[in-house]
Amino acid sequence: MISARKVVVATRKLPDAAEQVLKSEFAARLNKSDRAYTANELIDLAAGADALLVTVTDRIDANLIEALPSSLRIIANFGVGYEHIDIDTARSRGVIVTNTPDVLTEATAEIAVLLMLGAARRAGEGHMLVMQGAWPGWSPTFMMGHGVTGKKLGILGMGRIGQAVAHRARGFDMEIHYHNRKRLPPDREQGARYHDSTDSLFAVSTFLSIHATSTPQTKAIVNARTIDLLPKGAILINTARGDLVDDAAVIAALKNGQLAAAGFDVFAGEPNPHPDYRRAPNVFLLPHLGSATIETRNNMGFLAIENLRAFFAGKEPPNRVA
Ligand code: 8YV
Repeated sequence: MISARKVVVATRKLPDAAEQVLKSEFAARLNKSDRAYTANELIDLAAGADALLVTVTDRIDANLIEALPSSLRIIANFGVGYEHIDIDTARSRGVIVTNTPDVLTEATAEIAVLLMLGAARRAGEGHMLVMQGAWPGWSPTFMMGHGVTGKKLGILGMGRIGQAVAHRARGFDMEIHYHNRKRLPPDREQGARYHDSTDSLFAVSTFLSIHATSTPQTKAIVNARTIDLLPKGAILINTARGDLVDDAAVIAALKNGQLAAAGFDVFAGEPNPHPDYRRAPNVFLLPHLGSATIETRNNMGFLAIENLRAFFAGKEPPNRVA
């Protein structure tokens, strides 16, 4: 007997290749316009559905999960970070949650390196000058930035992406330091120096790159007190989540020189970052592009679908987080 196809609601428009696979295997409810749904719209769309395929722009909180129909058994996140999903409520309701690790590691590490170079070498300011026809011409002291080569790089959160950033930073002869919940084995450390506290890591980090997950414990882990621990003129990079930094403290430190520059791809309140970033000259900012390559976004889609496929085949989904 051929069983009815499972109904999957995709909350945003996915790359074409992923939508094709989704349509071929499931009764897919696709979002053609790509407008983010409100909670009520999503609850309506979930009527009679078996699965949700969600993104970072959806707030899958306790109220929403509780309002989902009992047919809905799995929420597949398109992305590695899943702080926007109330995992505890999902667990208590017996709803499975999956994510898409690994496939976006390299793309995100590339963006971290881009931000590090862009912030240190003042790429944003330089680009604006050329684009605005405001380049006054070469001079020996024009737009001097900071070198990256040989400097100390602190990595806060040495998971897959942190390790991929360390690997690339070794190409710039950077000295790698890190803090992680657990110390890595030597073959993964590759000579990186472990710090058993964030304070100890911050104290040596001329460059500090954030790769930790967003949790109540990591919220505003970069704040006025911890920024003061950094060497004067440090450069802060964030490709993880915006709520790990206290924006007002970062902006104050950019103004008083405690931070020489910041390179951010993620922000609290996306897509409307703290307005003072727009007035800060020494920032290099991107609109959450960490995983935004064609191959990576396709692979994120395929992996989210693989999790659904496994679950509905009665197997353990490969990337289950709850
Ligand atoms: C994704 C990300 O674009 O995977 C993550 O955690 O931050 C991004 O790479 C986003 O999550 C899509 O849902």
